[in-house]
Amino acid sequence: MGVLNVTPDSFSDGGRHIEPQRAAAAGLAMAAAGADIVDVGGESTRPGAPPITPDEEQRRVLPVVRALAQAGVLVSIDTRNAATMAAALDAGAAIVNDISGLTHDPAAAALVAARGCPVVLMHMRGDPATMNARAVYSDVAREVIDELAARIAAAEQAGIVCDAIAIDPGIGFAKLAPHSIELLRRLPELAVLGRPILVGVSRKSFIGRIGGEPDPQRRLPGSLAAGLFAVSRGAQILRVHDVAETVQALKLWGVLAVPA
Ligand code: HH2
Repeated sequence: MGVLNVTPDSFSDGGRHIEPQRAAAAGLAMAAAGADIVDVGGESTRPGAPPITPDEEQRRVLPVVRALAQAGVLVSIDTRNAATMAAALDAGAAIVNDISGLTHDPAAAALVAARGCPVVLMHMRGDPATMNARAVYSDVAREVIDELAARIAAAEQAGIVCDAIAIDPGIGFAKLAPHSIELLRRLPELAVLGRPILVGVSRKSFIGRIGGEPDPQRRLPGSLAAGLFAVSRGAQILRVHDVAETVQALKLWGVLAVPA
């Protein structure tokens, strides 16, 4: 899954894709480089990011979603807002990716159920403004599993079929670096939920902290290492900024990582 942030302020690539034509070109390049899905988002969710209105979010993402979908790209819409989900699905998006696990907008679960589209339920606590204060766990893997199980149950209660759901531990969302690391090490435990696992480690702050790289755009080596590790522990979808590089790394890992 390639990351396409149509935002002025994303932590990793803010401002690079704010112009719709350039954003669409970047998304097409990701697909050509081997991304199976391009994840289009219009709101930065970095810690402390100010929320934007759904109208502004749609103004940013819809032309890009439309252009990519028309070109045959499988598009997911990265949003917490039901109105943006609906508009993006109308514009050709096929998947909803909600960092709030369908908790932010009370209308979101029913909307996804009615549309019958696949959805990614990510684990987070609070919202981007408050999440860091809520990164308090006695057993992070156990608590994330329990809280994701509750999100799956709520989604099914709203009429979303189990087969349409993928889960995501939410690396960096209400997680300090030690939490993110423990979650990746214990990723196989999430298999108990019986759903495909998506992981987003690309350029995140724990990579900067451990790798000694303050600039998010210079965190590719650590992102590749963490991404391959996540795949080795059961991640089926990697959300990445650097598609061509990740595809190359996965090809090598796929050839080499056969049992000796
Ligand atoms: N991470 C980000 C945004 N959306 N969605 C899922 N499912 N999983 C993630 O780990 C995830 C996500 C944050 O990364 P990015 O989009 O690069 O930054 P920003 O939120 O500042 O736009």
